[in-house]
Amino acid sequence: MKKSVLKPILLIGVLALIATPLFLVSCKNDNSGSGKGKGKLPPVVLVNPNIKVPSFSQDSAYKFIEKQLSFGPRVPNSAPHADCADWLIRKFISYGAEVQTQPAVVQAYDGTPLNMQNIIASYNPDRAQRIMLTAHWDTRPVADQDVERQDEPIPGANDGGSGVGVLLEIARLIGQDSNLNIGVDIILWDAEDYGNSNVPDSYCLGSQYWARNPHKANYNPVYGINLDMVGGINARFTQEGQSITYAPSVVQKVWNTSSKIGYSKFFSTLKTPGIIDDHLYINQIAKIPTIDIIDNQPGTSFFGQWHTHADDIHIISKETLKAVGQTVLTVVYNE
Ligand code: AHN
Ligand code: ZN
Repeated sequence: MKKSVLKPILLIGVLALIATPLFLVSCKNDNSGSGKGKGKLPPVVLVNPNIKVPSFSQDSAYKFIEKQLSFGPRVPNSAPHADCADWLIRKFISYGAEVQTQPAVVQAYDGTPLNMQNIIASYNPDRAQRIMLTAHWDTRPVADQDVERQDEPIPGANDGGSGVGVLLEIARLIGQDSNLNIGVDIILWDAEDYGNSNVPDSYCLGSQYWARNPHKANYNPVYGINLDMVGGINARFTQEGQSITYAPSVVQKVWNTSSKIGYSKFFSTLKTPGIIDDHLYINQIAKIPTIDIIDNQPGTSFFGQWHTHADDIHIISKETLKAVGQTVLTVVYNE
């Protein structure tokens, strides 16, 4: 096994964004973040037709997934993992973000010390009003849902690659747009998928670490949106239980926005049981109301190729990437 270098680095990228709020109208009917009415979905929020939202490129997001796959499985303590982290950091810097990494060693359920790093890319870093967009960038070390080679790592195109692909494309777009009026923090979690379902809290080690050690004192974004498995063919994003409990107005806002711009085929209003994912720890420990946009197809565990070797580029749908990316961008620009 290659020993991964662990450099406690703090990279400050070129801050290319000079905030010039020209005519952005802000949508003031937001009641997200309040603990009020837990579990209930509040009234709808309208998408403002006067706000210019950049067009999300599905081809670009798809290429970002291909690039991640080219490193190999991004399993903590491996060379592909370290190489991919370097690429991600450089990419965010090239898109004008202020970038910080949060390196740590965390212990896996089996005692393995994992060299991990969360990657934080900030836009308009001095703006008080902020939104957090997140996804995990590591991939699962085992294919435990497969019928063969169960002890080998998976490619992680959808589970890992897709959320990062969508967020990189969002970074590319907002990094070249001086009309963005709010602060956006894109955070990529490490060590999400090294867990064992029989061991409590063994998934989501990067987000748990961050929730106890935020990258910034008094960090207080209005809300967060976590993306997990957002690129699969025939994806269906249901309204997940923990998201409804902790951030009902954000669920309402995102699902309503997707419907307004024509993506209700992907965003189902079906309510499904809560799951353990990065958003749960952000809600429970960091107390930031955060939803999970996660594929939950009927009759499967999440999606058909979940935690198998078949989670590769062939199951990625550009249409799905577009639906998620354009919806999240529209939500961000309507704040
Ligand atoms: C559980 O399997 C309990 N939660 C899903 C977390 C996950 C795994 N997300 C991606 N891979
Ligand atoms: Zn997984």
